[in-house]
Order: sequence, then structure tokens, then C-alpha cells
Amino acid sequence: MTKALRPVLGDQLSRDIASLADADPAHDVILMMEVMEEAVSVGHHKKKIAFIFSAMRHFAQDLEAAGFVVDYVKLDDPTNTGRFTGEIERALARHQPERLIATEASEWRVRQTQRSWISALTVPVLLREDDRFLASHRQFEDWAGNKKQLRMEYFYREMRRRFDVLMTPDGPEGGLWNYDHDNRKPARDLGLLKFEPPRFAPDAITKEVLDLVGQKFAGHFGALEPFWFATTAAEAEQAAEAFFQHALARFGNYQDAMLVGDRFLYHSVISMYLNVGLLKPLDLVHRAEAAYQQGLAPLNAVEGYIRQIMGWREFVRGIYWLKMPDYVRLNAFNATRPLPEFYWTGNTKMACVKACVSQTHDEAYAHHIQRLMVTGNFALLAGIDPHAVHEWYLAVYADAFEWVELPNTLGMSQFGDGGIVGSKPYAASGAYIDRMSDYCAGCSYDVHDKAGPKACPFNVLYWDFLLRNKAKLAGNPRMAQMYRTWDKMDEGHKARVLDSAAKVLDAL
Ligand code: FAD
Ligand code: DLZ
Ligand code: SF4
Repeated sequence: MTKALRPVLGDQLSRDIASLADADPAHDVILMMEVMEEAVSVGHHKKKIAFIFSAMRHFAQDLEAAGFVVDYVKLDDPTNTGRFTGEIERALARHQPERLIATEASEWRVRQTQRSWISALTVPVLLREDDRFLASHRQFEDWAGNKKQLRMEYFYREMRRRFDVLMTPDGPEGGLWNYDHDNRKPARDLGLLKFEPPRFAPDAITKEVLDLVGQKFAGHFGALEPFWFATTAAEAEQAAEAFFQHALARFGNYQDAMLVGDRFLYHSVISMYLNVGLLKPLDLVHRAEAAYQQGLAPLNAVEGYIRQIMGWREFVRGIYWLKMPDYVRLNAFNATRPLPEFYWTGNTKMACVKACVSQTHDEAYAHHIQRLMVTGNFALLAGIDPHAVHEWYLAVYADAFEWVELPNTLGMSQFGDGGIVGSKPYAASGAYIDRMSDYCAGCSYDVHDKAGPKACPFNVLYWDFLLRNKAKLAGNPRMAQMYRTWDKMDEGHKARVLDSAAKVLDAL
């Protein structure tokens, strides 16, 4: 007699996930389901689907090796209903369990589906909180309280204190909470010191998944092969270790840099592993801290890295659950322009956008500044509908799950939430991209031209964006200086800038 049916979703691949904490190998059945409704909820990148299915199949194999009974429904099983609820109902009929025990889904849409099970299914349903995060829902809500503004920096300080990370009896290690001002070195080719994340050759399980994805999702965006992601916790651990050994020390200095010939720089390239549960956030934080204590990496690198995981990752998750479901529809600038086709094809003369889209197509990966200051910045300046931008980011990155992607895209990058995640829009002209990258040297546009047919589109759209949204932004003290700069410009020049911007927008 099956006592409990325990469904495990594609981003719940952790042995210590809440729903498996008390799993009984002798009496329980663990259910894993590859379902079409998830694969096409947005048209996910082929590599992302392959990564998730392969990691799911490897996780099922590990559970079986540990003695558990796993009922695994493959996508091409002819009886597969294609929906989580359909598969749960079929599994209930197969196993006749006494109850269903699940961990709450990470995304609002799927959690609603899970909640519908409570009244719709014939057995009692227990939904447990996902405790793989450093702040529980309750802790974040308590921190947010009645604060007028929620700022990552203050949340992060609270987390540093709570977990006693990089703290001394007198306060934060080194005297400052945040060393971001040291983390903005422009790109330079570091030759032999270049970091490459480890690549894992597909095994038989992955090869079968690659065949399946190649057949079923041929029309989806992105290159399926070469496929080199880790698909087990052991491989993900190797990837994390390679980062700590060879890249962490330079992570800080070059965190904001971009190079045509170096897609990863000193980034860890582990977000997809972390987000599906193959790595644990607190473990990464402690290992980074240990590297600092052992003198293997400087404070600016270690603090910067820890802030991304303890600060940003937890903060955006807190915001997501605090503000959903309304959050996904916010559009503070009323931006309505459709997403340009070149986000899918890379077919644009803007060398920076072309490089970021083509890397995204090949790797299902781009680092933070490429997402924020190139593709995100362009969409913001051009007034693209933030919901369309959100759906693009959710589809194209292997690490994209709505709880983390949406606040980063709609909030941080598009300022669609009007200032919940960030205090000002990340809008920048071409000068920023030129300073931080080598993209401009190979571009058809001239980053030094401020108006006219050769002018960098970021330069002209920057002003057009500020003027278009003056009513919303002029009162923001962090933007006031830019409006003063515009006011001081010669009227003829202003007219040329706005005319060039109109031409760029028309051409979209
Ligand atoms: P590193 O640069 O090595 O950083 C270390 C880790 O910190 C990452 O692995 C990640 O887990 C965490 N981290 C860093 N920045 C953030 C952040 N802003 N929010 C949450 N976690 C962070 N990250 C996702 O995991 N999924 C997404 O769907 C996603 N969408 C994004 C969309 C936009 C528009 C922007 C601007 C950022 C987005 N990010 C997202 C955040 C960030 O870009 C990625 O986490 C990072 O690029 C992943 O690469 P990495 O593992 O090499 O990270
Ligand atoms: C992203 C994704 C995809 C493409 N496919 C599946 C799947 O077939 N089965 C599954 O359990 N999970 C999949 N996932 C991950 C889910 O979207 C993710 O676990 C939930 O959306 C979290 O709310
Ligand atoms: Fe991008 Fe402008 Fe530089 Fe071209 S000139 S690469 S469009 S920032």
C-alpha cells in the first residue's frame, strides 16, 4: 500500500527538499513528470529544456539508487496528458496513496495549480514551504513590514548579520558592507588567465534527452548542441569548485566587464544549477567566505559574490512573492512597442546587441551586465512592452524561473514596477557600453556620434527615453542631473538627437 505520493518538480532536484524529508522508501512513491504545458508555457530555449529533463532523469536515477521508488513519466510516453494535474490524477489511480505531499512550486502559476489540487483531488494534499532559500516567506514579510521603500542593501545587511557572514565583532568585514565601487574594471583580455567553466560530455541519459528535444522542440529558440551543462549534483559541484579555484579572485574586478571573445569572464555560470537545486546557496556563501579567510580571494570579490547570492537572489524572491500576482502586469512607463525581431535572430547592426543575442542563442547564458546593460537597456530605452521583454528573458536563459527572472527583468531592468526593486532605471548611453566592453570597436555605428545616421542608437534613444518619461522621472533626485544636462544643450543639437531617435524607433 502506497502511503504518500510525492511529486518533485523540475526545479526541486535536491535530496533534502521539504517534500522528501520524511520519505519512506518502503511505502512512498516519488512522482516526476515531463509535461508539455511547462515546456511551452513560454517557448523555452532548447538547451534549457534539455538541461531540465536531463537533470530530472539523473535525479530520478540517484533516488532509485538510494532505494526509493520513482514513477517517472517521460514527455514521449503516449499516455502522458501533458499537464501536471493530469499526471497527478493518473498517478493517484496507479498507486492509490493515502495522501499527496509536495513542496510548493517556485512560480506563482504552478503554485496556483498545486493549490487547486487541495479541493480537486480525492486524497489529502500537504503543501510544504520550500526551505532551500535563506529567507522564508515569513521572514521576508516581517522585514518588509510597513517600510515605504524596500532596498536590497538593507535586506542584505540583515542577512549578513543573521547568518554571521563576513562579520567581525565591530561590524562588517573591512569596515564596509559593500565594495561595489571596486568592481567596475573595464574589460581587458587576460590571455592565459582566462576562465572557462568546465564542460561535461553528454552521457547516455543526456543523449536520449537531446534526441527528444531535437525532435519535439525544433522550432524553439537556441542551439541545442554542443550541450555541456552539468546535469547532476556531483557535476554541478565540480563547476562550483572550478569557479572557486580559478575565477572567484577576479570575479569582483571584472564583474561588469564584457568582451566579444570571452562569454563568461570570471562569472561562476552556476545559476541554473543553483535554481534547480543541484547546489545550495548557503554552501556557496560559506565557501566564498572561507576563500577570503584563507587569503585566496580579495574582499571586494568575495563580498560582491556573496551579495549576489545572499542579497539579490533572496531579495528578488521576496519581492516576487510579496507582489505577485499583480506584479507581472506592472508597466510604469506604459511602454507598448513590440519586442524587435532581432532579439530572436540577432540580425542587427548594433554589435553589442548582436553579440549578446548570439551568445544567448548558443549558450542559453549571458552574464548580468550583458542582460542588464545591453539587451535590457536597449528594450528600456526603446520603450518595449515590459511583459514581452519578461517573456523573452524567461524563455532564453537556462537559469530563468519566474520568481527570479521577473523582478530582475520587469523590475530592475525595465523599471516597469516604478521603483520597487531599484531606485532608478538602469538607462545608459553607448558610453557605458564602450567603457565596459570591446563591442564598439566592431560596430557599424559610432559610439562617439551623438546624432545622425551613424550615431550609436543607445546615445540617441537615451535622451528620447528621458524626455518620453519626464513626468515620471524628473522628480527622481538621481535623474535630475541628466535633465539639467539636456536643458543646457543647443536647440539644434536637441532636434537632431530626437530626429535620429525617431528614425531608430521607426526602423524597429
Ligand atoms: P555570477 O555573476 O557568477 O553571480 C553569482 C550568483 O549570484 C548567480 O549564479 C546567481 O545565482 C546570483 N545572482 C547574481 N545576480 C543576481 C540577481 N540579480 N538576481 C538573482 N540572483 C543573482 N538570474 C537567474 O538566476 N535567473 C534569471 O532568470 C535571471 N534573469 C535576469 C534577467 C535580467 C534582465 C537581469 C538583469 C538579470 C537576471 N538574472 C537572473 C540575474 C543574473 O544576471 C544571473 O543570476 C547571472 O547572470 C547568472 O550567471 P552566473 O551564475 O555566472 O552569475
Ligand atoms: C522549466 C520546466 C520545463 C521546461 N519542463 C518541466 C517539466 O516537464 N516538468 C517539471 O516538473 N518541470 C519542468 N520545468 C520546471 C518547472 O517549470 C518548474 O519546476 C515550475 O515552474 C516551478 O514552479
Ligand atoms: Fe552598441 Fe553603440 Fe557600441 Fe554599437 S556603438 S556596439 S550600438 S554601444
